[in-house]
Amino acid sequence: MITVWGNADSINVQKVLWLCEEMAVQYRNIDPRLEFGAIRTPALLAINPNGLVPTIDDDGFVVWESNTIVRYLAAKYSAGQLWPTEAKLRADADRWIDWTNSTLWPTMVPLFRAFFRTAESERDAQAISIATQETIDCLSILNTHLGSNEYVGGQLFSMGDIALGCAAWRWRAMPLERVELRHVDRWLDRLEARPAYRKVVMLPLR
Ligand SMILES: N[C@@H](CCC(=O)N[C@@H](CS)C(=O)NCC(=O)O)C(=O)O
Repeated sequence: MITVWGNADSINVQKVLWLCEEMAVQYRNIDPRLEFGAIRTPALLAINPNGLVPTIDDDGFVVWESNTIVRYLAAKYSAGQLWPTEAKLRADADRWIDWTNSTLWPTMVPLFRAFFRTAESERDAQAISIATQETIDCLSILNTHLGSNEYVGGQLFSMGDIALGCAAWRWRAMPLERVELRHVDRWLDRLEARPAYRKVVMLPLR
């Protein structure tokens, strides 16, 4: 049995929950905030010295860091499908996981903080405008890639879509001026057609 520690509205936790749903594995989700009133509980710190979620326990094997968890679970439970076994196909999926972390998400964090962590009267319109443009610049790279690929790792849905799809939902759901990113929009429409994505990722942002 897989235990996933983490609050279901966290982007990093959602990657793991969405993957578990896609793979139809048995898992349980413990939200330390709901169950114990805080995330950094002694029980969580005992298995993850960072005191962060997601953290998983897969039959006694503990893993933390959301993207490592995604790779580990996909390799163990979905090799040949969500975790491509062919090295080049796997690199095609993998690169977008790392790109989300290193490139896209850092450009989106200021937007997320502005809209969901800052009172409207205190928002910095110029900072929002700069971060919006930087995010559009990043997404344009993805848009070009998706012009000739159904999914980020190629023609099939894979673990690469999991990390990126969680960030992209936040882009879609944020109250921003829209620019046309036709291929990104069509890819997001494809993700939205997946019951697991609707169930786990498409939640109101907080
Ligand atoms: N790099 C880590 C980041 C984990 C992280 O920052 N988790 C946040 C939730 S998204 C957390 O546990 N916050 C609780 C806290 O800071 O007390 C990952 O990808 O798993």
